[in-house]
Amino acid sequence: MASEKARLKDKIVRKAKALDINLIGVAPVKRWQEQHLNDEEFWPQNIWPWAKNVIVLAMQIFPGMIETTPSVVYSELYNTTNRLLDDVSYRIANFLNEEGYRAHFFPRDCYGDISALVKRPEAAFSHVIAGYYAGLGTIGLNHTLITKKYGPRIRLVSIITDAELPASRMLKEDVCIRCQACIRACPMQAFTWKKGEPVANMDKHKCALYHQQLKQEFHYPCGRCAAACPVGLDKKRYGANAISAEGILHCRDFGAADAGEIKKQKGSVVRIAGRAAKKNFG
Ligand code: B12
Ligand code: SF4
Ligand code: SF4
Repeated sequence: MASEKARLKDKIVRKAKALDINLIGVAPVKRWQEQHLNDEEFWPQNIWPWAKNVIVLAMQIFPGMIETTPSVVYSELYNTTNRLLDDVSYRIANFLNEEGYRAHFFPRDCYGDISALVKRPEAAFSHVIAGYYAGLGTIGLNHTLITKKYGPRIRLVSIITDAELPASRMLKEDVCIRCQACIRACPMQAFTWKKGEPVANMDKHKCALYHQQLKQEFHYPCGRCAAACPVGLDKKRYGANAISAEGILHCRDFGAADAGEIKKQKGSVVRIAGRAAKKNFG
């Protein structure tokens, strides 16, 4: 039985890697009860009573693109990873069904429009919590899942299944180094943190409202709190040169809602593109 479980997990891991997944882990549903980080209504076993395991997948976000945020470049990357994550998780769930198990994916986001998050900023199932229980990383001061390889620069999706699978080990050590770079990087000052608190207090409404504005300007989403995090082998690989200061502004300008207003000033870098960018970074 043990080797059957391991064989199935191995097949899933190989399939996921062949489909360009960067990180994968398995969280037994009992961890939601043991760790109790969110309300019972969000636990997979309470939503899908047959669920035994949650397989969590992550794809990386490239530093040279996220560092331009808020920009059309990052917006496009966001759409690409969203599409890929939903496709890959559909395929793996489909494979498990063909093998005779119950399985489906929970889409990488699952909200109709940002206006819904302005009213209530949560989804029916949290991939951050699932990723933590699946050993992909730990929850950082900025509420995102921080991984050793990519810091918070990942996007996540989950597959819920009744297949018996070997559990992944949760990380013992905190990956977040409490440097507060995320807090300083937030253009909305959405975070406040007192030393000793496990996560910062976050004004999610402020963040969601800002996203509503960015969406109109084709600069959606923000993610500066993820771009600024120094954790991750990706940051070490690129160093400070993932993109130049001029390049950031250049990429922010083209394709944005008020791209026509851009003016280059003699002797200085291009000023700014969208209204939000102008207000917060100008
Ligand atoms: C609603 C939502 C938002 C809202 C609210 C964000 C939030 N933090 O809840 C808004 C619009 C503000 C938002 C913004 C962003 N989002 Co968003 N968002 C979601 C969504 C759809 C649901 C999240 C949810 O239900 N949150 C409610 C609870 C679970 O939130 P929580 O703040 O994390 O609270 C938990 C922790 O604080 C923790 N906690 C509390 N105390 C303690 C103590 C300890 C010891 C520990 C360990 C933990 C802990 O437990 C809490 C649960 O009760 C998910 C997709 C999904 N379905 O999961 C994406 C998701 C969370 N977003 C994501 C991203 C990337 C972003 C942005 C960076 C924008 C972007 N795309 O570039 C910003 C970052 C904001 C931030 N710093 O959190 C990614 C996160 C990836 C990652 N590395 O973690 C997700 C998972 C999407 C995805 N599929 O990848 N988002
Ligand atoms: S996504 Fe932007 S506005 Fe929201 S918390 Fe992160 S840095 Fe602040
Ligand atoms: S920027 Fe620093 S404090 Fe914020 S999540 Fe990353 S490591 Fe933690």
